[in-house]
Amino acid sequence: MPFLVTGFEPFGGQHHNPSQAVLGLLPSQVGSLETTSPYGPSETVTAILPVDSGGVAKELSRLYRKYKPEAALHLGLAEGRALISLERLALNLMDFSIPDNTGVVREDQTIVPGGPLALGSRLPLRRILESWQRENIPATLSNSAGTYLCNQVMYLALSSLPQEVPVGFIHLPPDETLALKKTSPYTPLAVQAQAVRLALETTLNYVADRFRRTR
Ligand code: PCA
Repeated sequence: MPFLVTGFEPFGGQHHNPSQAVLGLLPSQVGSLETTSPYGPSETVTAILPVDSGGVAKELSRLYRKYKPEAALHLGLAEGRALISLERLALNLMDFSIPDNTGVVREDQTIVPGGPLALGSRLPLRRILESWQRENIPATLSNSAGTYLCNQVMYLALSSLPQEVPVGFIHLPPDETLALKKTSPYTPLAVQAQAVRLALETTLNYVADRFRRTR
């Protein structure tokens, strides 16, 4: 079963989204490099999600049905942030400060009516942070994925994939392409790709450890 990694198309009048661009720099397999796991390598499959609040749930469930992922890592751009942010929580709330790409603006709306107010990431957060620190990748744990599409996808992912599937979200900062257009702090896309690869490797090892413990 593959690892699913998604990014988003550009939004908010931008021409580029690092979460989309980074997908092309990821290895087609994780677990075959320096951290080879006894569990065996996993194939990575990638997909680009639309910034379409009304359509994204359908696209996610299509991907989950198609790939039945062993783990799902969703990525998006956080324009105002300087660091790669590993999200801890998704809120059951949509409150947009800009329209989505179909012109929809949602205010004070729940994502899953009757669902819990917040859901926690199912990625091995501390282990991932440590793997980044070892490689000197500037990153942080974040307690808010916002109230826009990224948070919506994180919440939908956590509420729809089986409980045992590791699922989580990483917000990426601007990369060099965005920083050239509008001066802002950025992290080079190659470093972002390295961070995503390490998050995948770490998650694979975590799944492998869990598998060994339950045997
Ligand atoms: N970032 C937005 C949605 C799409 C993206 O890449 C967000 O942070 O919600």
